[in-house]
Amino acid sequence: MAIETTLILCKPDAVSRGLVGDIVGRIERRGYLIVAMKLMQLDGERARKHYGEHEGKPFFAGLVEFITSGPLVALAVEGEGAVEGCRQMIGATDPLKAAPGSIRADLAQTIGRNLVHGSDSIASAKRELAIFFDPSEHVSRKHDLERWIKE
Ligand code: IDP
Ligand code: MG
Repeated sequence: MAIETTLILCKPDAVSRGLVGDIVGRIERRGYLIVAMKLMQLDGERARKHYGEHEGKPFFAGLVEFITSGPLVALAVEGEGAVEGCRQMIGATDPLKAAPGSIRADLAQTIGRNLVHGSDSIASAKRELAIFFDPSEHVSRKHDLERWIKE
């Protein structure tokens, strides 16, 4: 493993339901480091780019409509194996299949309102982070990394 950076989105349902603090708190308590974070509303173009891999699927239009429907909170999250670790914390796409204790199992009911996005690979993380953040918006947490992460 290595120190990785992943993109996490608290989707509009999470913001609307007031669950951002809970979700961000779980990420922080796991020890992952937030290196960028912002509240923003996506336009259609950026949403279609972010979810490009799903273009053509029956749920694509609804997904773009939903992700652009209100503000979301985007985070760049850093830590040892952070891509896989965050996916574990988020849980399976369908909340009914998500592991107990995961965000989706604890807080969500349906696949179309599953609260959180997390990049699914290092390559996706790189691509997706560039859609949401300028490199200059990433803040160094090197000092915290050295203090809190040890093999
Ligand atoms: P992921 O978010 O767990 O990575 P993906 O398969 O990448 O899941 O799908 C992206 C998002 O699209 C999901 O989080 C979910 O909100 C939505 N989605 C995926 N499959 C369906 C579906 O079958 N019906 C409705 N929405 C879906
Ligand atoms: Mg995905």
